[in-house]
Amino acid sequence: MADDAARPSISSLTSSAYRDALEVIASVEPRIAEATRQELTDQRGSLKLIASENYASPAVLLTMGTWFSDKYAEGTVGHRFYAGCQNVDTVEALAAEHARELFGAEYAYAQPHSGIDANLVAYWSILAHRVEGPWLEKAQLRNVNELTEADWEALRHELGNQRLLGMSLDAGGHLTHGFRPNISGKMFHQQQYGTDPETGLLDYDVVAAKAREFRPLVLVAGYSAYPRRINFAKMREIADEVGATLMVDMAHFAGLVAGKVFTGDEDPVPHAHLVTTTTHKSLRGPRGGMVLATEEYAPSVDRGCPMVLGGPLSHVMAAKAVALAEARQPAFRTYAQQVADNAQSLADGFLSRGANLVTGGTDNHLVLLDVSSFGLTGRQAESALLDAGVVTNRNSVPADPNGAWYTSGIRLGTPALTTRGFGHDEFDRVAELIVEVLGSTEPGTTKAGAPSKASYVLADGIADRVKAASAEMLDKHPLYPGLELT
Ligand code: DSN
Repeated sequence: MADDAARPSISSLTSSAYRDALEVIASVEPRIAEATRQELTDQRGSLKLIASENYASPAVLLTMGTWFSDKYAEGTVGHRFYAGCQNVDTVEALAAEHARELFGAEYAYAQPHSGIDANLVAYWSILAHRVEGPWLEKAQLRNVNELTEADWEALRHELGNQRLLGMSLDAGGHLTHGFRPNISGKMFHQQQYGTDPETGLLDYDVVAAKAREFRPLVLVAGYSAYPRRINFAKMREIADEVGATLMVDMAHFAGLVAGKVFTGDEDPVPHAHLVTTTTHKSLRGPRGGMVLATEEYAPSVDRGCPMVLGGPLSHVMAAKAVALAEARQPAFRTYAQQVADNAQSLADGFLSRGANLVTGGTDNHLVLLDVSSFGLTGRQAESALLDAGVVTNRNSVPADPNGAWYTSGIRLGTPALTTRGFGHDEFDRVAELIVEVLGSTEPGTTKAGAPSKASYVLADGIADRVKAASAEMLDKHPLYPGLELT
């Protein structure tokens, strides 16, 4: 981080402000102050490989800890349901402006609290925009009392008959892309596309054939665990052919879009009607969501509150503006390219040691390691790695025989450790350490002696050895250098 112009070292003044802040917190609830200190110690001392996590800059973190948290601001810029929102208007307008400039979007909506909220806003916007009915105008909050029982019936009928096609969870899609137990799988009739059983890759011909047959209102592209890029121009062609709205969820790879690693057909913004994202993953901002849209969809997205959302988190919108301003700096492009290069190094490190990767590699920020060749479930692998200070998350692989709870995979991402300054050699070493842990782990048994998908036995001494090897790398790339809490 120290060599990243957008992320200066923390001064002794800032350290002292953090110490003061923790003392203030401790005077009310010391256990929270202690947990906060401990979290920094834990994050500093472990290999964070969760593909959806990162380390936000001090500027982003500090922006969240202010009195903007106290302000209600339901509505939109200049059109609020509360008085005194002039400063929130400044914040929200700046966040939207940075987002439009950064991504080349016609319209940006910075209010969603999370990626799921962003997707819900997008879905309801598509429904409001596309599904005609006498109830539509009345369904706005102001007129909701005017809806008759017949209107409600018409509304339920229209909304209940809409269709969504998205990537299945076990192929790398997200819960909100039409997974049946999720609201997206209930509010829409849904179908899912997967990946090719041989290659693990997305097959656009299969997606097109499904779309022709199913004729969805919404075609969703994007993923949480697919280690490859997507051709969004092809997805738009498919959407146009069947009259669908193309919604791309770029929550995972927004940083690669912002950093111009994904350009042309791989940049969703010029191709999709709506693009949703989180702001805290590869984009390296505060926890939150955002929607980008074409002018056509802007009016319906703008009604995210009150349609789906309550009051926006003004302090988080302020931090989004700061993070987006950081992402517009040249240093962010260097960072984003390094994220992708590091994922390549990590993948090569696994492949050269005989490990199996879904799709045989990566060309984005994550790899999906199939741990079945180690004789382990994802759950066992995740736990053994955690014992050794390697923080990952278990993840289904396509057609996973162990289901979504135990799984057969481990998902690993490079955004966080790249922020710390890890490069090719470190990621190769990370692969080596992970292979060492998994190769030294045996499946365990239940108390009754039956085979277990959860318990495991990690050989003696491995955890300490791996922690020591990790510490050498982590010490060379300190997290929040200069920040001293004691
Ligand atoms: N929880 C996020 C992830 O880990 O990918 C997606 O919601």
